[in-house]
Parts: sequence; structure tokens; C-alpha cells
Amino acid sequence: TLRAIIFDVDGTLAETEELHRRAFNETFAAQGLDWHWDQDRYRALLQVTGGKERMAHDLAERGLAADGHDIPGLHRAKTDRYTELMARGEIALRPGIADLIRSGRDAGLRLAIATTTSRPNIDALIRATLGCEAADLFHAIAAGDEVGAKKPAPDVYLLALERLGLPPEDAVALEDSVNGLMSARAAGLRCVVSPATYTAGDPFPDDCTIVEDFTHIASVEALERLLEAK
Ligand code: XBP
Ligand code: MG
Repeated sequence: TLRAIIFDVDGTLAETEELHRRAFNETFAAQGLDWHWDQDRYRALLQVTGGKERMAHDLAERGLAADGHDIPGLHRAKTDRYTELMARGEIALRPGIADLIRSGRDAGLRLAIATTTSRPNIDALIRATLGCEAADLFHAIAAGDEVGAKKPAPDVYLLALERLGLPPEDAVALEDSVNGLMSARAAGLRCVVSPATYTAGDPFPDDCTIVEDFTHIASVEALERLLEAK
């Protein structure tokens, strides 16, 4: 039986990566750095999950030393900018997500989040799109630096399950990327994937359950039907 739905955030709840990219670029410019990530560069950099890890990786690839730069400080500034931009209300949830959340609540399922992004970014997204506090809607939230190893490692999903107090068999993960799918699978979870704009070209394995968008699983009944058909 299905007792919980665990949502990824970036690319799954909403198409947020262009806002992340903008927040990174505006932060670089504000700090007088001549760094700029265009869409192609950002798509490649998304293979590295986590903003701090992504910046360090970018520096290394460009042959620049990281020690001259305050990566944690830059990342704090990026998070501040991202949450400010998010509060303007221009980001919407992906189709089907709000209905599935409502259906899950009505059916008495537990809802959770397992994401690489930072906690303030989740709070800002839920406030801007649903007008409530993430902590009031989700029974468990596992985010960003709460775990040592980010996706594709299983840690963040295992932490969400621990906080839900459930074994992986009782839950399903919703994801948009191969890194996220690998993380969920390594935690022993079933996973339904709907690729987002930045992850549409990811090499998803043949045995992966893919839906074009979340309107196909906008209710608990539809989600259970899809899982049973597997
Ligand atoms: C999302 C990410 C995050 C965001 C940036 O991956 O990789 O790093 O791009 O967030 P997923 P922070 O959807 O698999 O969780 O800058 O807050 O790290
Ligand atoms: Mg994602």
C-alpha cells in the first residue's frame, strides 16, 4: 500500500532552474565576478547537484583555484537573491502537482520533500505558489546540506523516510532527473519521473516509469494505478 509521496523540488514541483541560473548570474555580477552561466553551460553543470558544489566544479573545470573565493558566502548571497526573486510570484507549480498534493492530503497520505536545494528555497517556493508554510503541508522535509552526500546518493531520501517513519516500500518518489531517480532507487523507493526542460535529455534507463507530465498522476488513484501496472 501507498502511504507517502516524496517530492523532489527543482524540476518536479516547478520549473525553477532558470530562476536558479538567474540568481547565480546576478550574484556573480553583484560581486564583481565576470562569471556567467548560459543555458548550455548550466545544463552541463546540473550534473553536479548542489549550488556550492556546482560553483566549485565550475571553477575547477575552468582551471581556477577555489581558495581565492568564498563559495559558502557566494552561495548565501545566491540563496537570498533566489528567494527574493521567487517571492515575486512568477513561478508556478508544474501541471498536476497541486491536484496531487490535494488528493494526497484528502486520502490521508503523508507528503514529504527530498531535495538537493536549500531549505529557504523550498519555503519560498511553497509560500509563493500555495500561500502556506512548507512545514504545515509536508510531514517531512529533507533538504540540501542536511546530508553529507547529495543526489545521486540515497542519503536525502533515506533521511526523508526516517523522518516519515516508513520503509521505502510504503512510499513513492517523484522526480525529473537521472540524478534524482538514482538517488530514489538507491534508497529502495519506487520512482515516477517526469522530465523537466533542463532534464528532458537525461539518459533515463529503459525500465524507468516516465510520464509526460504530472497531470497523468494528478490523483492518488491514478498514481496507484500507474504503480500497479508496473
Ligand atoms: C536541484 C539542484 C540544486 C539547485 C540549486 O537538484 O541541483 O542544486 O539547482 O540549489 P534536485 P542550491 O532537483 O535533484 O534536488 O543552490 O540551493 O544548492
Ligand atoms: Mg529535480
